[in-house]
Amino acid sequence: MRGHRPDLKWSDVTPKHVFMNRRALIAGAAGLALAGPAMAKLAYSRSDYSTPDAPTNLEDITSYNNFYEFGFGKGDPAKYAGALTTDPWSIKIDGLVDRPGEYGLDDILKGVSLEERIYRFRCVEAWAMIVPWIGFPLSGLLDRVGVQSKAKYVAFETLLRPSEMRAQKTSALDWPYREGLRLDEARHPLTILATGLYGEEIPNQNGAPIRLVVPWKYGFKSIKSIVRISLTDRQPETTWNALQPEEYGFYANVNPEVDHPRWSQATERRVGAGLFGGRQDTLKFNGYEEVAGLYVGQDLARDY
Ligand SMILES: Nc1nc2c(c(=O)[nH]1)N[C@H]1C(S)=C(S)[C@@H](COP(=O)(O)O)O[C@H]1N2
Ligand SMILES: [Mo]
Repeated sequence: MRGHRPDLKWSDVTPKHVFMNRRALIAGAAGLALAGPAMAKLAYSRSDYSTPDAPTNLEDITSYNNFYEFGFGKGDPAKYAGALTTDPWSIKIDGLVDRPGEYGLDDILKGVSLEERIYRFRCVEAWAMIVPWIGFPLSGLLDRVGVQSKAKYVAFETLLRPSEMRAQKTSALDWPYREGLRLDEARHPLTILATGLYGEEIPNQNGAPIRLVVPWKYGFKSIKSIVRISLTDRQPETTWNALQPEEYGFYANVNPEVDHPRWSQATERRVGAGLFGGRQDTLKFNGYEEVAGLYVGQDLARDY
């Protein structure tokens, strides 16, 4: 179980009791208890899609979070997300697919090759990090369930479990948290489902046990703790867009030229870079210009 063995999957190399104990540890210590001889690593391979930027510290990635199910404070998810039971876990895949069903996470991960994807990650609030995710392309999962030709969008839902997600007892958001992508965006090779980061299982506060990562879009599109994926022929309703349509669009592509109504998006702050080193220019599509072809003929100031 030591080192990286890309021929094995994490479900093969990680006995259940080990990662369950780990999850309990992660809960209390914001990821700091991850190290130790009993801690199995995920098996994954490197990927050409990674940025050469140095990753943000694990401590920053796991202690400065947005996960409103656990509160609005950046420190709330690290404090409270340990209450979330992430095993057993299943995802309902329904709508315009040939093989709809309730799929166990173990099933979903069977035969999947995990890759490390070191991605820039940009929140609409104008902070940014570099995160070494472990995950796999969403397109492979879509192929396995068989997307029907009428499908044009993919809708996602987070778990609804107020007994463990304490802020779901309030009406702060219209729970469950929902997001969506156009099918071509969902199928783009940069779009992944992440189950780990820094070579370990993903901590609860970052969206355990499985979350979406769409690196060219503002962070709110990257929905956490997913329990449902639906293929639809209409643009799905999404949480932030429904709440504040003038402020949060459906597309939400990172774009220095399109400001948020209440702040500029021209620059961003690197979390963990210190008070003086952190401000830098925002990159169009967060630097992932290879996605530009998805939006040919679209006015991105209108389709923000
Ligand atoms: N279910 C759910 N997913 C979510 C959120 C949330 O509040 N609930 N916040 C989003 C926002 S605004 C951001 S910036 C990212 C933050 O991910 P991180 O905490 O792993 O950095 O998660 C996104 N996914
Ligand atoms: Mo965000």
